[in-house]
Amino acid sequence: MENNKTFTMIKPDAVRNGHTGAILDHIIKGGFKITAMKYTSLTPEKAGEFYAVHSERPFYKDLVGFMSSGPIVAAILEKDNAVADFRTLIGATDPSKAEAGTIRALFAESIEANAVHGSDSDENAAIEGSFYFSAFEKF
Ligand code: DGI
Repeated sequence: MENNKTFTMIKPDAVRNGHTGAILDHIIKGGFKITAMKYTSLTPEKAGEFYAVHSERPFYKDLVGFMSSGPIVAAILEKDNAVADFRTLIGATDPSKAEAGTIRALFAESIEANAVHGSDSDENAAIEGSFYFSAFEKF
C-alpha cells in the first residue's frame, strides 16, 4: 500500500452500539476516501493474529475476546498523510484522554472498547490491509 493509505476497523462496541454510520460520516467528512470496505467478524484465532504484537501484554486475552465478540467493519482509507491524519481524527487510545470531537471521544466506551482501530505506520497499514483484503479487493 502506498503512503497515502491507512487501515481501519470499526470495532465490535461501536457496531453493537449503532455508531457505524456516524463513524463512517466522520471519516468521510475528515477528508478520507474509502477505497475498500467489508462488514465481517474475527474469530479469536484471527483476532489473536491481528494483535500478535501485544501478545505479551496483560490485556491481550481480553482484547482478543473483545475483538472477536461481534461484527466489525474493516476498511482501507486514502488521503494525503493518511496514517497520521487518521490517528488525529480518532484520538488517544484511552477515550477519557482523547481530544474532544475525535471519534474515540465521541463513540468509545473504554480503553479496550475504543470504537476504532487506526494503523500506526505505513508498513502496518499495508500489512493490516492485506490481512482483510485480497489484491482484487484493494483499490
Ligand atoms: O494504536 P491504538 O489502538 O491506539 O493502541 P495500541 O496499539 O497501543 O493498542 C491496541 C489496542 O489494545 C487498543 O486499541 C486497545 C487495547 N489496549 C491498549 N492498551 C490497553 C488496551 N486494553 C486494555 N484493556 N488496557 C490497556 O492498557
